[in-house]
Amino acid sequence: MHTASTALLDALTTAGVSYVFANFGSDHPAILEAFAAAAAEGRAVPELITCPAEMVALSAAQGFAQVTGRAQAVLVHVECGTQSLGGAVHNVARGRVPVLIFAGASPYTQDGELPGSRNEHIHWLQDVPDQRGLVRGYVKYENEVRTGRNIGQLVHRAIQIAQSDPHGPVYLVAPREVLEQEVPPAPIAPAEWTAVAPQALPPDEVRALVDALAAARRPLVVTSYLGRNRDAPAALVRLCHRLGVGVLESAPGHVNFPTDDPLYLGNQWNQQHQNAVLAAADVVLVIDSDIPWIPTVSRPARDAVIYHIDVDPLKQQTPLWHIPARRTYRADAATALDQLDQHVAGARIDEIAVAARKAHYAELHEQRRAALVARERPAGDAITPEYLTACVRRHVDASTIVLNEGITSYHTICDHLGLSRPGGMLTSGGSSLGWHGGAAIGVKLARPGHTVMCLTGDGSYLFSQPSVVHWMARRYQTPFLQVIYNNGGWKAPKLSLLSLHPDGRAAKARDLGVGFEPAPDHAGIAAAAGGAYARTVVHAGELESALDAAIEAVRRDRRCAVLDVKLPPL
Ligand SMILES: Cc1ncc(C[n+]2csc(CCOP(=O)(O)OP(=O)(O)O)c2C)c(N)n1
Ligand SMILES: [Mg+2]
Repeated sequence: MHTASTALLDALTTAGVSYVFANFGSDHPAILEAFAAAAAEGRAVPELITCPAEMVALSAAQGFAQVTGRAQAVLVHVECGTQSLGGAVHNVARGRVPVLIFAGASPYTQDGELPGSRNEHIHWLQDVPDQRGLVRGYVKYENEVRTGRNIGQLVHRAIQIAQSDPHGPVYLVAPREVLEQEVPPAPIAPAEWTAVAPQALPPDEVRALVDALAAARRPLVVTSYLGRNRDAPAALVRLCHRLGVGVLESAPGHVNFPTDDPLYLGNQWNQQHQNAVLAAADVVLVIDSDIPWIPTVSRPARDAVIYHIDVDPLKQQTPLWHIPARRTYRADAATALDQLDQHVAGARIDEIAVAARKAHYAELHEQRRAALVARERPAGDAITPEYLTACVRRHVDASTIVLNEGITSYHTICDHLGLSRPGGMLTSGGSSLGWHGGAAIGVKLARPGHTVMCLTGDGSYLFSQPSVVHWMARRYQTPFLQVIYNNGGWKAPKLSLLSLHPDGRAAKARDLGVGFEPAPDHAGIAAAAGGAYARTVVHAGELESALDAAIEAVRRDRRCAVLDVKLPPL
């Protein structure tokens, strides 16, 4: 039998989908039949990954796409499965990650008019007025499959949109009757559905931009996610060295620039003070950033000239957004940087000025580096986030991918890991906590030969649904390391409070409601659910050996490892 569900699996396969991260329900009998038929007939279809929680499923698809650029499929149950995707929808939207979410929809016949007609109580409960509205504010495209005859076209259209810049999630729904429908095969030519080609700068603007950077005393690039395009960091290095331009990261979600390069000047997150490098810049080129600075805290000088290149410069999904840019360009960062670099190569540049700018920035770089080294010394027996990150750094090699969900330690992790290889670090790209667990599974499926390390807050660890994550990690053999930066609860909301009410009642309160007392056995959860190597680390003196053992468990024994590292309490 060739049903719409057979056609769905064929379309996913021809669109390059390797995995279906699935959480099944009454909407999926035809899809389960189609998987079983493919297995019996030896036809290639994507591998099915059973996901006991939808948020983990979507985070896994996110992680896979973050390292490959390829959308995977997440299959969920009607409206309640869609709701259960929860904040992972926010993360893929804000992080601009391509993924196809496919949900069933309640049957639309109740008297047996068509195969698939209602036969269970829940078919009335799950028939809601606007299922697609649940995610409409977050996806680039959503549609209902109305006939199995063109389900292949809709899948290819959805994935083409997801994988075209700016990337993002897409959502399709199909009712049971449609998924059961017998349809003739309708072959698709995948070459007709490729992503839209990357966009370049208008050629006559290239010179003006280069002239502005070359004439500046303190030219500065500010970026957050240009490293999502793995060719862009090298292009940025070339341009910055030719012109003597410094680089500052703002809430980096990727490795955007080698942190050991003398033109690298640090990263700014929620530090509540003006960034000195940003204040001193007279020409600022913002490339790929959602929040290049927080104006109430840190901003460029009023007379600085700002240019903006972004894959998504208008941020239309953000109702309030503005930076005072003189010119704004929608372009792919690697393409634009190559254009600028080629122009510089043929232009007359004041090499003395370039050398002076480079020397200035190299001095700042060196001062910063020395300050970081000083902060890594352990404070007696206590384990500081700086010391912990420095110890983790010893185990980071050329094939390590770090998933950073360190929250109030984001900044420390970026500073003290000091990564330089494009693709070496990822964040959720959004703010909905718990991404790293599912994402680690997706990253490991995509890059089985790499070491995956998650550095996470204790709150974010619990948000990640560790029991589900570790059951999946063992079942699908995706070993990774989790290091929990355990400060005993949620430090971030406490810091938010203190930034607005430093001397208020709450600042003096004994219990703010942000602590995790009595302390859970975080690592034990992972051991129980997935047989992970589990260890709690309290003293600075035991940290190095604990890390050695955990890394060995992951790399040699192919087991997950969870180190619950107790930091000074919040
Ligand atoms: C899904 C979700 N719920 C709540 C929040 C609000 N929130 C932001 S940071 C934070 C605390 C995170 O705790 P932890 O991971 O331990 O990091 P810490 O703040 O202690 O560094 C919370 C609850 C959020 N961002 N996402
Ligand atoms: Mg915490």
